[in-house]
Amino acid sequence: VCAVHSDTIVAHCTPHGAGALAIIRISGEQACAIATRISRLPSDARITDVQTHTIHYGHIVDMHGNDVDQVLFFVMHAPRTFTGEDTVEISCHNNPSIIQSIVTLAIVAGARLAHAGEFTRWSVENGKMDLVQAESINDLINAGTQQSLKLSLAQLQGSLSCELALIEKKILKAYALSEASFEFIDEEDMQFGTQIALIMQEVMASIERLKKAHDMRQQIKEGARIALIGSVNAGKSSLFNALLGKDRAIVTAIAGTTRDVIEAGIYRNGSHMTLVDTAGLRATNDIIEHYGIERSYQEAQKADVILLVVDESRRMSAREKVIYEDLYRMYSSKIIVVGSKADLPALKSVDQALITCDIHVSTVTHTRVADLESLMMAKLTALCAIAEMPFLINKRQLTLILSFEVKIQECIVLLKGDVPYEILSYTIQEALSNFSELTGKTISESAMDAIFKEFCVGK
Ligand SMILES: Nc1nc2c(ncn2[C@@H]2O[C@H](COP(=O)(O)OP(=O)(O)OP(=O)(O)O)[C@@H](O)[C@H]2O)c(=O)[nH]1
Ligand SMILES: [Mg+2]
Repeated sequence: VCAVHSDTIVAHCTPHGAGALAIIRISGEQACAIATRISRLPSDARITDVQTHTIHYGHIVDMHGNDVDQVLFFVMHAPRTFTGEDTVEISCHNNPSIIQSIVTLAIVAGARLAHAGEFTRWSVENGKMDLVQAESINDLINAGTQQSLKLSLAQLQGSLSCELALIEKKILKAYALSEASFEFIDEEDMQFGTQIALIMQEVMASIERLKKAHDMRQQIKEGARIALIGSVNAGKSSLFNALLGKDRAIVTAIAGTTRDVIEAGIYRNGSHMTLVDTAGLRATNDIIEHYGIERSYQEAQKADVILLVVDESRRMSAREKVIYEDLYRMYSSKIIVVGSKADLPALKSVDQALITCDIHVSTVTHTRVADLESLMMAKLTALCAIAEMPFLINKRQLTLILSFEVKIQECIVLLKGDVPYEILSYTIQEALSNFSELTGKTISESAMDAIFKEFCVGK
């Protein structure tokens, strides 16, 4: 292995805070030598002499020969390590001053402090993983839901890299065909154009899939947004409180009680969700209420699921009917129509019949609130299933996919006209170079810096 780094880095890798143990990682050419300088093993063994991939009990000692801590050394020689370089991981006791001392001792012994994400960066630079996999490590660390955890792990293991490799292969084939056409320029029946066009269609389909994966990412990572929308006094805040299990929003008989958006997090079936209560929709001259209502509409648009709350104990006005039907038309796929106040006699006016309730709940008798939760989960699962992806796409990746898409579209346009194959080849080449930035094979230094800055020190 040709190690590309001449220095050796050190960092505390585990989180700050309470806990029994911490891990300090030293990686680089001098890792074993540095660990030897700051350690004492039983029967005077030296870390530089022990076999690779073995664990050793011992002590960290300072320059005066005093014990700092009793630790375990995980000794791993290149190339079978995370960074691809010699690595010693020290499992010590989780005390800030012990950690500080060990890191300082390692620095005095010749290491330097790692930058944020530097271990992972080395891993990419040493060809242990590609950039897409490296990014998934950050996602894995920050995953908020079971689902995003699973996807980040799959991605680390290469699910997205595989998909991208397939696309790259196709583009390379298109390029080869385009180049070949120079040589067989007279052979009309080779139909290079048709073959290339077919490949480009396949690539476009893959791009669509990748784009969809980005939409899913937001929802899966940050948890779904569920907004309660409806007329004033419909019982939105009461339902919000009932789903939350506590009295968070103010409930009164006065129409227009809620003036602004109120959010609260709930955690169900391994998923985070954000429940959003909104101001009731009605015509108003009150400027504050007016802005509140505007936000309600914004929330309706932002939400992954809308609970459209209809007060069934009251007759709808013609104006309300228009509002409800408009919302229903616009967002039908993500709406659950909730009939509220089911404990009261229902006034099933003909006007209301255009929208049918999916469920009838009462927050006074607490009837069917649990069933509503199941409906919400089912709706979310259905929405997720539409885009069942083994991977997630982040913003950087999406930006590159979009510029890649532009190039592919250019190719498709070129193929329709009677353009020389040189221009086609050139455009395919451009598409390829766009694409390779995704996996980091030719990525620029500054783009690398930007990616790894998001990491924490120690990763
Ligand atoms: N009987 C009965 N009354 C309810 C129920 N849910 C809410 N209410 C009453 O309906 C009134 C309005 O409830 P809220 O939850 O404040 O309604 P809202 O939709 O948040 O109203 P705004 O914030 O003004 O838009 C209050 O007097 C509640 O006590 C219910 O299930 N049954
Ligand atoms: Mg309210």
